[in-house]
Amino acid sequence: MVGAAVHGLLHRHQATLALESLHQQWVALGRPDQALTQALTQLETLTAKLKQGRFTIAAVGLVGRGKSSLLNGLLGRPAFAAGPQHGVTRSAQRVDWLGASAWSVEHLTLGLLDTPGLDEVAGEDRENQAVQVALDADLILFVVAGDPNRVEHCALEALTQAGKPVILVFNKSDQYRPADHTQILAKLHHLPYPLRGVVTTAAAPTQVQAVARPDGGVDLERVATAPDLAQLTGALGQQIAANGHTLLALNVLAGASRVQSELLRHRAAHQSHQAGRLIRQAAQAKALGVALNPFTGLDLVAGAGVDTALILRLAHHYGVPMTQSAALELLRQIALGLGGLGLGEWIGRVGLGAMRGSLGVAVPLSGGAAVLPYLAVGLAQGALAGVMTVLIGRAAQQYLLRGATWGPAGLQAVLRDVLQTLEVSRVRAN
Ligand SMILES: Nc1nc2c(ncn2[C@@H]2O[C@H](COP(=O)(O)OP(=O)(O)O)[C@@H](O)[C@H]2O)c(=O)[nH]1
Ligand SMILES: [Mg+2]
Repeated sequence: MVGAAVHGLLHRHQATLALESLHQQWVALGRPDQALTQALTQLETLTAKLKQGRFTIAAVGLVGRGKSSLLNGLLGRPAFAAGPQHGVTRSAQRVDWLGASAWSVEHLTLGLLDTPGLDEVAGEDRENQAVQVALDADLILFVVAGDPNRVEHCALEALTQAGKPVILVFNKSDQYRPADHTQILAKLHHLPYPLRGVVTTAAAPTQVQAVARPDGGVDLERVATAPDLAQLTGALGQQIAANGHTLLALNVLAGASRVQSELLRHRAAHQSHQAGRLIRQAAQAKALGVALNPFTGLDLVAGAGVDTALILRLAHHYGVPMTQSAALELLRQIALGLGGLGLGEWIGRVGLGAMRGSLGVAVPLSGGAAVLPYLAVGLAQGALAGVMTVLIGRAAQQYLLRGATWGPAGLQAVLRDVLQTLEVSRVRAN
C-alpha cells in the first residue's frame, strides 16, 4: 500500500502541473470574456480540490434503492433524509466523512454525496442531471436492489463509459431468500461494465417479528435490525487506500478536460460569429457601392479590392499570415471555381431572394421596381455583387479553417458546400 500511496501522490503532483499549464495557456488566450472567466474559475475549483485532496464518494441509483440509508450507515448518523415515501432526496448534498479514519488515507479528506434518484422526476432531462452530478464524484456507489432495469443499465453504461470508477452495491439483501440472492448476485457479477467491485449490503434491514396481543393473539410486525455494510466498507477501504490519490487526480484531469472542451467550443463559435460579421460588412459595403452606381459596378473586377481586403481581414482574424498577392491569388482561385460550378445558373435557380438572407439586409426587389427602375437595377446588381462577396468570404473562411488548404476533398467540394449554406440561409430567411 505504501508504494501505491507514493504513486498516487505523484499522480496528484502531475495533475497539479497539468492544471497549472492549462491555466497559463488559457490566460494567454487573452480577451478575458465571460466564457474564459468562467473556465478559469472552474479550473481554480478543481485545483483547490486537488490540493486539499477532497475525495467525493457519490451514491447513485433509482429512487428507493436505499442510497440515503446507505450513506447514513457509513456516516453512522442520519445526515441524509431517507424514507419509504417516493423522492425523499430532492437535491445533491455533500457531507464530510470524518469518521472514516479506520482506513482513511493521509492527504485525503473524504466526503459523501447523496443524489436524487435517477428516476425521481420522470423525463430524460432529470435522468441526465443525476448522471451529471455523478460525473464530479471521484468514486461512485451504484445502488441496486435486484436485477437492474433499463434505466439502471443506461446509467451504468453512461458512467462507466465516461471512465467513472463504480462499485456496484446490491442493497436490501435482507429482502431475498438465499437462493434468489445468490442467483441475482451471479448476474450482477457478469454485467458487461468495467466495475470496481460488486458488494452486498443491507443498509436498513427489517425483520418480521411476532408480538403477543393482550387478547392472547399474535401480531406480525416489521422491526428494524442492525445494518450490514461490512462488504461495502471493505471494498471502499481497499479502493481508496490503493487508488484514492490516483482516482482523485484522474477525475480532476477529466473535469479540466470537460471545461477545456466547453471553452474551445465557445471560442470557435465566437470566432465564426466574428468572421460572419466581417463577411456581412464587406458584402453590404460592396452591395451598396454597386447599387448606387450600377452600370460601372457591373464590372465585378472593380469590386475585387473589397474582396481582397476581406480575405486579408479574415486571414488576420484566423491568425494565418497572408500577403496581398496571396490574397489576390486566393480570390482568383475562388472566382474561377465558382465559374466552374455554373454560378449564373445557380443564381437563376435560387433567385435574388437568397440575397436578402445572406446579406442580412432587406432589399426591396419588387416594391421599388415600378417607381424607381434605375434603383431597382442597381439593387439587383448590388445584391448580386454582395452575394459574390459572401460566397468568396465563406470560401476563404473554409480555406483558412482548414489551415490554409482546401483539404482532401478540394476547392470544388468546399465551394459546393458554401453554396449549400447560402441556400440554407435562404430557406431560413423566407
Ligand atoms: N428492507 C430494507 N429496506 C431498506 C434497506 N435500505 C433502505 N431501505 C428502505 O428503503 C426505503 C428507501 O430508502 P432511502 O435510503 O430513502 O432510498 P433512496 O431513495 O435510494 O435514498 C426506506 O424506507 C429505507 O428504510 C435495506 O437494506 N433493507
Ligand atoms: Mg435518498
